[in-house]
Amino acid sequence: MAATPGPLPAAPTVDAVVVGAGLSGLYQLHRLRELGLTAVVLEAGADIGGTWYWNRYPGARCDIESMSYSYSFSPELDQEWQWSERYASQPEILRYIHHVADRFDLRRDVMLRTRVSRAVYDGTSHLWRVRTDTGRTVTARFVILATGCMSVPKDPGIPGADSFTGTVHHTARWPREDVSFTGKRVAVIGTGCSGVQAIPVIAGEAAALTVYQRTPAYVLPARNRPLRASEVAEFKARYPEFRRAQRLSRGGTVFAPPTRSALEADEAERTAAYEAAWDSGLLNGLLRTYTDILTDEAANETVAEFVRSKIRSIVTDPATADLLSPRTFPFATKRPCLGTDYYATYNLPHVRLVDLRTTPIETITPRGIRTTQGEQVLDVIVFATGFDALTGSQLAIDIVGKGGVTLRERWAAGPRNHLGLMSAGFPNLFTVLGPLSPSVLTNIAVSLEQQVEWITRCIAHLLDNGLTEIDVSPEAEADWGARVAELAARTLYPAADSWYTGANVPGKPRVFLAYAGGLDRYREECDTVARGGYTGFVLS
Ligand code: N01
Repeated sequence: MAATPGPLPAAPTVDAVVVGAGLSGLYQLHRLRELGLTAVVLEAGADIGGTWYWNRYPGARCDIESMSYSYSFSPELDQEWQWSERYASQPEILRYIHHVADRFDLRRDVMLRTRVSRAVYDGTSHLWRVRTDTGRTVTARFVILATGCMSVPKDPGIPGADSFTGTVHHTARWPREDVSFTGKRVAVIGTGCSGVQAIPVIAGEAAALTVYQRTPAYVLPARNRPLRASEVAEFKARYPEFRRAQRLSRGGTVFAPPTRSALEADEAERTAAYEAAWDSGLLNGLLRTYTDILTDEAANETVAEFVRSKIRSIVTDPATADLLSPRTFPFATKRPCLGTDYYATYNLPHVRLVDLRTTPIETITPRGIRTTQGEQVLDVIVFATGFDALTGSQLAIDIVGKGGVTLRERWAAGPRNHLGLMSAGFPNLFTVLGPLSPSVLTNIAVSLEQQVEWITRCIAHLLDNGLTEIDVSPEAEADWGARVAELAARTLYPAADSWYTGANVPGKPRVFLAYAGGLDRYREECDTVARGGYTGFVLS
């Protein structure tokens, strides 16, 4: 239980506080302004951009096509912005976010270098008091956490890390100034999507690269390339129609859904389908070949083995190919990675793979990394060790709701909320792309718009009806948690130790953290709740 806050000012500083100036927070600000509300965005970083501000490691790039991974709310914006590549690089996405901020005049309400440390609800005035690490307090009727799905880097917990006398970087806290690897002996620890993107680029510069792998990923070729002016023009001509289809889609990308089980097809047919998907360069290409890749172990294994065969065909050393082949979890139950030259990088003479399952790290030393096989002397260590995903960024804030109950207490056994949007006992506090919503299983550019728009309509409803507070009924919250768990249980997702389940963070409750029913269905559920007068919520 937290201490009761002191007296509040008669009027709130602003109508709404938005936490985070990434894609979600900036769009939320835009929508709140349209309602005529005053809002401030509090952002920990030295600039706007969120994920695309922090994750500026070499090779950082989106794994959803650029024409699709962008805001859809402004047809004019769609027409004027020019993406240069099929998959946008981090610098280009950051430029896009800056362009949007300027175009919609968003910056003047963003407070940079301001991390929210605490938010306390006052049940008498129905206001939130939000404190920052700069010592500022802002009061507001509404708080929207747009803190990102993956914004709290995970502490790798490797002993001796502080003793290393060389340079250390985490992919998610990459410095803004240039980092040169030329002539350096470099280690990358971690082979998730961040490591997979960084490794080939670092290998292109470093004198020697050692990759420390605990679990190999399924890495699919991105087939990134510059976009041709003609294809962009053609795409733009049908942008409105595409955006409509995207909004109605299952995952925020548009495709023809499969109709058959992988097990109904014979091997030759399956291989042809998988080859076409591999060549497509799409993150979900393989997943979309058949209906049951994510629900049937035997169907899934046909894809997993196809990817392993590709690894064997690319990596010349059979022992290395074997180590790079994922076997401990079904395909796509951890997010697959889109890579460029990832497997071929291991054919380079100065690149070495260390399997941490057989030769674990004992300690980081002042000179390098010591495994059970000896010490590797290094100049630079790159941690690509991931995030405390989905719940980490909210639990990093000391959030105190009704009756002094904290969010950390409420979520001790895992996140609890209704529609992934609000938790019982924390009135007028909304979350964008939070746990138990489809977020990370979709094109988040589409998901965030859906949630921001729902939240905005909800706030408008409160204001239009002279209401001051929206809270969640504990029953609705329990039902939602059960529903999300039940949808996950129909899939193979829970079979993997992944950040989807919280398994990557020691001590984190094991809960499947995303709504696996599809964005289309989720949108319908949210809209039904709103149409029904916000069923499951308590309005007063
Ligand atoms: O993090 P991860 P990430 N010692 O958790 C290893 C999105 N993303 O930053 O699997 C040794 O996936 C860990 O090993 P293991 C995307 O959604 C998108 O790469 O726990 N190793 C794993 O190999 C993605 O899924 C894009 O056994 C340790 C790696 O570090 C998500 O972000 C690009 C370790 C962490 O992989 C997270 O990706 C990048 C330790 N102590 C990221 N601790 C695109 O859009 C962890 N590991 C393309």
